[in-house]
Amino acid sequence: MDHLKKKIQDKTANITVLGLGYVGLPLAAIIAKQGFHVSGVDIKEESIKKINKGNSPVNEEGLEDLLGDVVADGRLKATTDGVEAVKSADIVFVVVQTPIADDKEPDLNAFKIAWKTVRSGLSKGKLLITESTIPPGTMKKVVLPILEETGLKAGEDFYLAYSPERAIPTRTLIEIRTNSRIVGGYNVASSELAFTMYSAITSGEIKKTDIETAEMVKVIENAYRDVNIAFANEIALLCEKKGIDAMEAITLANNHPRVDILSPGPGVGGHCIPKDPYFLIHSARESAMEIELISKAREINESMPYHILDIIKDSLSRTNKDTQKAKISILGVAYKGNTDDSRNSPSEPIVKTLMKEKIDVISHDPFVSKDFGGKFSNNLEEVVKDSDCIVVMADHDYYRNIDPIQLKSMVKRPCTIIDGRRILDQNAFSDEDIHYRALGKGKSI
Ligand code: SAJ
Repeated sequence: MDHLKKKIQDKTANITVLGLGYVGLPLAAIIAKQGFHVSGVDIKEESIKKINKGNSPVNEEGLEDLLGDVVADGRLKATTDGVEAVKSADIVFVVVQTPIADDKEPDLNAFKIAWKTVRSGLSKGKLLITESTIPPGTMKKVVLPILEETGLKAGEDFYLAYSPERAIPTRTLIEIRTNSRIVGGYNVASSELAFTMYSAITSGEIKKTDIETAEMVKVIENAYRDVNIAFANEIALLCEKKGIDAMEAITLANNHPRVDILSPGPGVGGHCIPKDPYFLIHSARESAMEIELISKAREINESMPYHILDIIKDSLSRTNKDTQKAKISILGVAYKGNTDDSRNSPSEPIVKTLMKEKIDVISHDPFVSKDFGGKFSNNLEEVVKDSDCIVVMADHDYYRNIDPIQLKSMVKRPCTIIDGRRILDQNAFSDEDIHYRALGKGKSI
């Protein structure tokens, strides 16, 4: 252990990162920037080629420049040969996606494949860490059996730790470098080595715990956020009925020193928040328990895109538009503002439902290059021209800065503008035959 600890401290430890996605690639680049030699591994040949040219397949603020630096000075090299990269590593990070299947059950296939690659390259003395979000209990139930098929013993022949990533997309580089972290070790030596490794790349406080607690911490962090957002959404639905502005009520309530309500939105997307509560639900059921509050919060958040659909249809009928002849413009395919990630985007159920009902819908996004199989354009004018109803679904700064006069000159009056993110100025978007509606405000359905 001391030998490996010293190699970390003098940055001569060879690092391998399995999985070069929204978290793995920034992590690999940051570790390389700190002076380590890093092998980045991914199954996507396309990504490997781009990365080895210093280009980023992931759209994250500052990542392209950082990648260019570390690839140019030979500190980061990408490969598809995971086994070789594990064999040559002192420390291996597994940072692969862990989605849920259509039945909301955990899909750990990619995660297991990654660990089988680690198994094939495993030898004594390595430190193995994963940052992937997993159902509590997975490290002991799934990962350990795979690794110990080699005959090597965790905690003695190799070290094993879990440290959930907490970086928020659009701030990933800053947050990997500065966020506090939890490090859960299989044993004390594993915790200590993982602590030493993360101390080399982050200025944030690092708390040590055991593996099971660390697994639980990650999913409860995101489940908490999901419940908070669901609370805000339910308040928004109530305020619409009451003719109260939910954002005003929430902002004033948050003036209380111990109240911190998040913002209502048209749905909860991304690759984590919509998924992690189901990991908790799955893990609870393994212990014969139903977690009702968290399940209900998921139900509320998953219903929000359909509430926006109700507002769209109500708006068309209030402006006497024939739904079958109307043009609906969806602004925002990404799951939230200023990212190109459209995984679990709230726009998806809206677009797919309108398409199924043969309603003319076209989507726009300044970052994403395609939508969910419908009509799409990166040209805003093409999307809003002659539109009967415009729906702001992502809080991109690009939409905050839209010129109201130009937009209103292009639509087909009467036109409704539905502000799903409360980012437009109502006064600028309400005049002769332009109707502004906002989630959580004013007219009820
Ligand atoms: N949203 C709202 N209202 C809000 C905040 C968010 O409707 O007040 C929506 C967003 O529009 C988006 C979704 O929720 O559709 C999730 O976005 P987010 O910004 O809340 O979170 P993520 O998924 O981008 O990142 C989260 C973060 N988790 C927490 O803040 C507890 C991040 O720290 C995690 O690292 C990340 O999940 C992850 O990878 O687990």
